[in-house]
Amino acid sequence: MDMIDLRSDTVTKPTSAMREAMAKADVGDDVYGEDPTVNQLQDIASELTGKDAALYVASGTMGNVAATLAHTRRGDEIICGLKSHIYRNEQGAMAALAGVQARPLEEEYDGTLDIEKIESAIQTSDDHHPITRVVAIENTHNICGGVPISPTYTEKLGELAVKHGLILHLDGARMFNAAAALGVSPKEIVGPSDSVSICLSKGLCAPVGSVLCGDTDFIHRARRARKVLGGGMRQAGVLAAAGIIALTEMPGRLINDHQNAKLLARLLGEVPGISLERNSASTNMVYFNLDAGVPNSGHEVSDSLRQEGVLLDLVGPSSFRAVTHHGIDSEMVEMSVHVLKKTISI
Ligand code: TLP
Repeated sequence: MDMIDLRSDTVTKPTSAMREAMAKADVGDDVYGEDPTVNQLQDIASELTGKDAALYVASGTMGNVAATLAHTRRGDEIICGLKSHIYRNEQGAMAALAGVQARPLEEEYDGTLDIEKIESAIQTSDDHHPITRVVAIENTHNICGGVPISPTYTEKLGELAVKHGLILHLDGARMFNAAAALGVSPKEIVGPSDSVSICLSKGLCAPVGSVLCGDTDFIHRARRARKVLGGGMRQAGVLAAAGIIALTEMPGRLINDHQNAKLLARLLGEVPGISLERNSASTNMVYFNLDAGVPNSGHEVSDSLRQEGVLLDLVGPSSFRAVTHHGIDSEMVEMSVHVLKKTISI
């Protein structure tokens, strides 16, 4: 049975153009900096983000961890969102690997961190206190509904960062979704951020990898961090070839995913027993809950749907995330809602 896999946009497979480019890729040893395809990918990424340099890394997690290692010293503090990937979904890497502690702040409804709350969380200069070194945001913000954050907010945050000598890191795993949804350029999404990590292997469909962008010194340090994390790959051009297509040809298609997410949210909104979470379908994600009147647990619903060929991401006892992507069309969206309706009929 062909599954309708709405668990994540990470399930996307490389396109035929990507597979062809991968087969033909010109390669070299990237630990020596000699892989022409990796170098080309990095040049494209730095151009797109308006940064001096870029580094191809194995994953979004590696991008954030390498950025943390490159920006901080042991004992530093990072201000970040309570629901951010860097805080919740990376096994506490900032503490475990960088010796840095998080100062998590609850996000506002729109995925931003309140500027005044950030300002009051910055440690004062005192021998007792850790040094607040970095403020990290996420755009789009996954757990806040895949919500895109406006360049106006990021500009304001940049001013705060400059005022207090903080480094601004952007987890831009899905920053091309943000750019598409807001109708702005990737450079505007990056704005004053000192570093940005972009995933190639989500809605952009590359099989592997992310690019971390920033100034030359930062990328030099991040490159060392990547090596100690075991991410110094050799003939990585075979993978980077797909990444080049991801960055140059795939951003234009993300709007289709957003339209399908809107369709999904509209249809789900008509199903008795389901309530949509805030910000649903602002890009390619729809978060929703089963109402108290639904007799089945989230696990039961998830299992029944799987048997009918629909996969959803179970994110809480009765909460789900559905993510639209290249492998999902409007018919699949309609089919998945039809199956869900049957499963939870109350
Ligand atoms: N997100 C995955 C899961 O890890 C939750 C998903 O299915 O959404 N930043 C953000 C904002 C992410 O959503 C993710 C992956 C990452 C970083 C990490 O990327 P990878 O999986 O490449 O390490």
